[in-house]
Amino acid sequence: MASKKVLTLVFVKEPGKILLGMKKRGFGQGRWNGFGGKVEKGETILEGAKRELLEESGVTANSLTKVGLINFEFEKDPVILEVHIFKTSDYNGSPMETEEMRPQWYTDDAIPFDKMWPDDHLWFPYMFSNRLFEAYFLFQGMDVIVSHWIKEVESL
Ligand code: 6U4
Ligand code: NA
Ligand code: NA
Repeated sequence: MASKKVLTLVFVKEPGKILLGMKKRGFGQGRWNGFGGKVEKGETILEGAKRELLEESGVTANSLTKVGLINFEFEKDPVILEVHIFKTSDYNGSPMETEEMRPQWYTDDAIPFDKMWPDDHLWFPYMFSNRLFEAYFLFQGMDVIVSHWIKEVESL
């Protein structure tokens, strides 16, 4: 039976630049990404997103804006990852290194896609142009996308 894990992914955005974190351990280790993780029992997706952002970057989001929703499947793995993606420009605090992440600002024209999950370059353009999207990616291992689709949506 397929089961779902609900996860969050948050990007801190300033005009012309975006905050990424180098994942130091666990799933996605060695890749630049937004901040996020599993939604816990008893919290909403939004609460989980804010908690993980704070835990991993030291930044407190006052509000989050929806960006997209991606379902990830991995061959030979029954678990589907349902990742809720947000961005924020409405936050307090300065990014700091944590046990899990080393934050760094990147300009919008110099995103290190070759050191990120291979799906990111396919949907970042939607985020940067404020187009809400839903997507699906089937992975073979951590590096190969076997199939995928992305579609713009009216709401999430
Ligand atoms: P623990 O071990 O409980 O601290 P937790 O922090 O809850 O883990 P974690 O770090 O495993 O969760 O979360 C994985 C993060 O990686 C989430 O923010 C979603 C993100 N992610 C997973 N697959 C991705 C992919 N293909 N592309 C992408 N982000 C992905 O851009
Ligand atoms: Na995490
Ligand atoms: Na967690």
